[in-house]
Amino acid sequence: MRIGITCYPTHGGSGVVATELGKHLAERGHEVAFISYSTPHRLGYMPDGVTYHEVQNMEYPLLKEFPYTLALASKMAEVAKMKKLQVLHVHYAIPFASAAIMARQIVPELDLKVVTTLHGTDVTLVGKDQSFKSVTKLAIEQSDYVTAVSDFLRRQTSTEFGTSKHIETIHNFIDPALYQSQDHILKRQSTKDQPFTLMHISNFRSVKRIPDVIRIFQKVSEQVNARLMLVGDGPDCNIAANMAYELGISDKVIFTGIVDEVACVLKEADVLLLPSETESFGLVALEAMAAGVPVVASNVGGLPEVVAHGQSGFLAPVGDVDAMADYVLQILKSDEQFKKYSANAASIASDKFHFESTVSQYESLYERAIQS
Ligand code: GMT
Repeated sequence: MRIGITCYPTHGGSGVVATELGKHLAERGHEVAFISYSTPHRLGYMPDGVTYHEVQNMEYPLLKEFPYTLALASKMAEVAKMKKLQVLHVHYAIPFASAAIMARQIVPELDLKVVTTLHGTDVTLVGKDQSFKSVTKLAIEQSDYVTAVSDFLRRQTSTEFGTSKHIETIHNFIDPALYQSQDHILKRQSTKDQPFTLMHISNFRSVKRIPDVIRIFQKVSEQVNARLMLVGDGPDCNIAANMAYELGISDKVIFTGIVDEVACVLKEADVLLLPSETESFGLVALEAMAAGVPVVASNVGGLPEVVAHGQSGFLAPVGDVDAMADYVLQILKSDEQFKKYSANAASIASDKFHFESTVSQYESLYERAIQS
C-alpha cells in the first residue's frame, strides 16, 4: 500500500510512534511518504520505501502567522497525486486531521482515506480548548477512521466531544530489541556501592508534574544513596533546578538535556518516575519497561494499561509523592526485588506491546479503509 504520514517531527511520543510505524511499514514493502515541516528526528537514514516531503514556509507581510495547516493540506494533496497515495495517516488531531480532510477534497479523484490517530494532549488538553474544540470534533468525525493510543483516550474522546464516531484502540508499541540490555542488571551487581539512579524523561511541561519528581527523589535519597537523571528539556526544567538547589540536593541531580535515543540512557536507570497529571499512554514508561526498568507512575489516563501495578512497577494517585517514594524503595530494597520487577517489566513490554502486532493492526485498518 501507499501511505502518507504526517506527525510532529519533534521528540514527543507521537512523533516517535509515527516515525517508527512508517519505518516498519516500509520494511514490510509498503511505500511511505512523510509530509512535515522538517524531517522526523527518529527517521535518521532514509530507509528503502520511505520518502520525505517538506512543507515550504512562505513569508508575506500581510500574513500575521504562516498558515501552516493550509500549506500542509496543499502539500499533502501534491504528494498524494505524485505518489498515488491511498491513505493519509495523521498523528495528532490538531491540525493534521483538518489538513488531511482538506487534502482529500483537493484531489477527490484519488479517493484518499484519512486515518487519524489521537495521541492524548490533542484531546485532553489542546483539543478541548474552546479555540479548537469545534474544529477538532469536525476533523475527528470527518476522518474515515480514527484510532486512539489507549482505551482511556478512546473513551475520553467520545465523552469530551460528545461524538458517536467509532474509535479503535491501537496501543503504542516498541521494538524490544532496541531496549533489551542486561547492562543495568550487571551494573547493579558490579557497582553495589554506586548510587541508585532514578530517571525522569519528558518534555518538562507542567502536565508532567516535575516538582513531584523532585519531591519523590528527595524522599528516596533520604533513605538510600541515589541520584536523579532528568532527561529532556522544557519550560519546567528551571523549576527542577531551583527546587533541587533549595532542597540542597543539586549535587545529586543530573540534567542531560534532550537525548534522541532514550534506550541509551535507560541503561543507566534503576527506576523511571512518571507522576504526570494526565498521560494518555506514557510511551516513555513502555520504553523503560522494555529496557527492564521498573516504573513508578501516577494512576491516571492510559498508564494503568501500560504499567502492571505490582508487577512492572507501581501506580499511585496523582500527587501522592509519599506513596511513590515508598514504591521506589520497595523496588530497590534488594537485588532480588529489583530483578523480579525488571524481568516482569521487560516481558510485559515485549509480550503486550511488540511492534509486529501493532503494525499488523494498522495494516489491516488501512486495508479496510481502502476497500471502504
Ligand atoms: O505531552 C507529551 O508527552 C507529548 C505528547 C505527544 O504528542 O507526543 O505525548 C502524547 O502522546 C504520546 C504518544 O502516543 C503518549 O505516550 C503520551 O502519553 C501523550 N501525552 C499526554 O497524554 C500528556
